[in-house]
Amino acid sequence: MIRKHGPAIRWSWRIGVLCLCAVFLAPGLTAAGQKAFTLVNVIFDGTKIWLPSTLILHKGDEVVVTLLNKLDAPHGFKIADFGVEAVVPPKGKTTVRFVADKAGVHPFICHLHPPHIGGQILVLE
Ligand SMILES: [Cu+2]
Repeated sequence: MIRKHGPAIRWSWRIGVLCLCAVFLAPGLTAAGQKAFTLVNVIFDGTKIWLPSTLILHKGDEVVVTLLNKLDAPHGFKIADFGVEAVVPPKGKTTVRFVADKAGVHPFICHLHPPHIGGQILVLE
């Protein structure tokens, strides 16, 4: 004889699976670790910008940022708060590394061309 479970039992089983998934996934979402990003320098509506313009990290993250410059001139990438400064050659690629050891909002800029639009790095506690 096959017994069918009632809706309450089926839902409790599903909630249990969700809780197990949350236990395994949550540390990856909240704990510091290694994070990798790729940013690209483009012209948007006549203005040179780095995209994406906001990176979200946790304090203690070890960060690798690959910078792609799609333009015909060198462009800079500087995060003063983390001692990062690099020049990306025209149509070239550069990689920078840092540890996000300070919480808060940290700007990044193109230090070669101050009018260019940079962005911000949000480091959560
Ligand atoms: Cu620039």
